Amino acid sequence: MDELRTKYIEAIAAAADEATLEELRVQAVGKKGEVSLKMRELGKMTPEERQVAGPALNALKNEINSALAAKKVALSDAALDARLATEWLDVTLPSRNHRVGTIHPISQVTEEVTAIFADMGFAVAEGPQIETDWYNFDALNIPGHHPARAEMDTFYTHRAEGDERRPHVLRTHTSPVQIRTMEKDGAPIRIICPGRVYRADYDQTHTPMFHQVEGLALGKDISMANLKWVLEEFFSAFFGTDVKTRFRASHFPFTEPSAEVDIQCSWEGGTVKVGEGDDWLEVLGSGMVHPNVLKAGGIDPDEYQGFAFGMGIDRLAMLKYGIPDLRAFFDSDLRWLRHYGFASLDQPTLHSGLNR
Ligand code: 2NM
Repeated sequence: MDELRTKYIEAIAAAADEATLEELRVQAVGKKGEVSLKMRELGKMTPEERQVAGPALNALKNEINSALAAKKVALSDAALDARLATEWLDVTLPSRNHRVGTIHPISQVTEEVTAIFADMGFAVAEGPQIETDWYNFDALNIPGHHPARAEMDTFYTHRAEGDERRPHVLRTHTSPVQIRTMEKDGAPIRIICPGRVYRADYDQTHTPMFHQVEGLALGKDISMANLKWVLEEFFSAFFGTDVKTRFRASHFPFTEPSAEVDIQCSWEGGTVKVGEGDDWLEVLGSGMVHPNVLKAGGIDPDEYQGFAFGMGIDRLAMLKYGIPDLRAFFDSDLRWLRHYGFASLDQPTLHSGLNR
């Protein structure tokens, strides 16, 4: 019995894993284990012998079972210690460097323009970039023979073979959004419509996709004088300095009367500066909304009138932030984006320096 004890207690102490422990358990105290076989021999003993050997064998069996249980706990503790020693993480380390994206100048300027007009009570309206020719042209009093409709300027979609309906167009201005808003909300209206527009034109100063913001204010007594105040207020807030404007008589199908608006600037050393000097820069078209356009939007021109205007966001961005080449806006060149882009948390508000 002492031999058995020594053999198993030492083997259990030396076991390196749970599988070995299980083998030892079967060998010692399993159904056909050495200790169990010894217990079966108890039957052949005299009562006196059995009285000594019985409790001793039981004690040995208990001792081996306890040693097995204790070793099992020790092994799993050791395994946990080993994992804890290798699988640790220093949560106080600084994080890896990662590249942070920037806000595109067009997004930035759109936000700036929106903040300024919002302060004057204008809401933002949006609409589809693929339009029917009714919303893009007819509703805006642009007749079928008008040059703006020519294949050259407008991107037309294709209808399926045999489908005789007129093709959709990529909107050439955001005015369709204003017609849709007139239909949906009725007068009075005070909105701006920023967004992408498309014209088949590509050279130094034109890209086939560009960005516009148009404005519309309709009411019972809205006049050209209100238009002038709103625009001067806008340009001064946008450029951060008093900006004089010059209205020149012009012609658009959707407004009557119509005016092109120049802003005061200087040309020195090949760069423009807005809000100083005695040169002028054309930046905007505007006028009093034509009665036919109001009618197309379901508004009674005998009851309501108002002004509308449109300007290019891309050009505004170039002017304000000194960006020389329009086409670079849409090249997705990361070096350009990092240079001209804005920090994502640097969003414009009227109290973050976007004022006079
Ligand atoms: C311009 C110039 C003048 C304009 C007109 C309208 C509408 F839909 F209300 F009639 N929206 N925008 C407008 C007027 C746009 O862009 C150079």
